[in-house]
Amino acid sequence: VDLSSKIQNTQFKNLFLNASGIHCQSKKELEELMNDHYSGGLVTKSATPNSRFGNPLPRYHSLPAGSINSMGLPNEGFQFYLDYVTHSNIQKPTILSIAGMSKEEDLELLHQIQDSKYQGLTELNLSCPNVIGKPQMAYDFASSNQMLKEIFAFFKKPLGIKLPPYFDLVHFDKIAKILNQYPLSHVNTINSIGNGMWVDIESESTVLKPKGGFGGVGGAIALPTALANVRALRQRLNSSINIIGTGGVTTGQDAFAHILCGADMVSIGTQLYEEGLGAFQRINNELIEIMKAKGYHSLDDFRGKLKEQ
Ligand code: RRO
Repeated sequence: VDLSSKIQNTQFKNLFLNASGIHCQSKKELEELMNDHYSGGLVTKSATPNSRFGNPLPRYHSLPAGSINSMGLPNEGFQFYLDYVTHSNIQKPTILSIAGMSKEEDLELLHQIQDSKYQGLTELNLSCPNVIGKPQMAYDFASSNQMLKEIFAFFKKPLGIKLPPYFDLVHFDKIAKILNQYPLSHVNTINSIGNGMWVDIESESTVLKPKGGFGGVGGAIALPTALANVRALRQRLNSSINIIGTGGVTTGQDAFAHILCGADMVSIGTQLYEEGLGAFQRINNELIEIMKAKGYHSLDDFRGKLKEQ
């Protein structure tokens, strides 16, 4: 059974990635991911120009079937991640994630990548729900279009974008129409479901400190939303734009469902955080068992081939 997959011209030995933000902020975490035999590639924590501590704690909480977070973009700063993906001992393809605080910062970071010797994939995060006072850019269609226009006027390396979940079919039509105008390598869907709320009954309190308790929801409870976004975008985007399915993957079955909906790669967030890197080996094995039982040899045998009733 062959789990290899591609984003544009980048070949991955298997389709599994960490979700950005999970096990990819510090040098130690990145090294552990780089040396893990069961993830096909590595995504870095979304970087801002300067390092950030992020939001006050507590800022992550496990839920009965997922998680809620309001990390607030803690990261070591752009140069740290650019150095990591250009200078370290690279064992697998990398996706360098960036998230400036403004369009100007995003353009500046992309200029630096364009002028660097980095030849891997870049992903622009247009969907962080947790920076105090900043909206999720990809919910503003006109601004997203304008930004992509300015980016592709100079940026010639492979670039994808990280999208927030959409919930209305009209919104899928609108975002796809915009994205199809640009030579994107991929879209990564979904980021966490923004601005959820959880309540601790005993203390009658929010569980997160930042933003009055509002935070991005991920993990198993996000799976139906993630599958819908992968499916709806695969039905609308040019075939040259690959899709990274993110959201709610805890088992090989969940990964199989993402691939049926059209995912080229699958990333694992909450489950990786809760279970540790061993999640990659387990989910790989579970997916292989399903494929064997169904007589599938490669992902192309079933990718995007979801049947309708
Ligand atoms: O750091 C965060 O709070 C964060 C980011 Br940048 C993101 O894109 N998604 C998320 O759930 N948390």
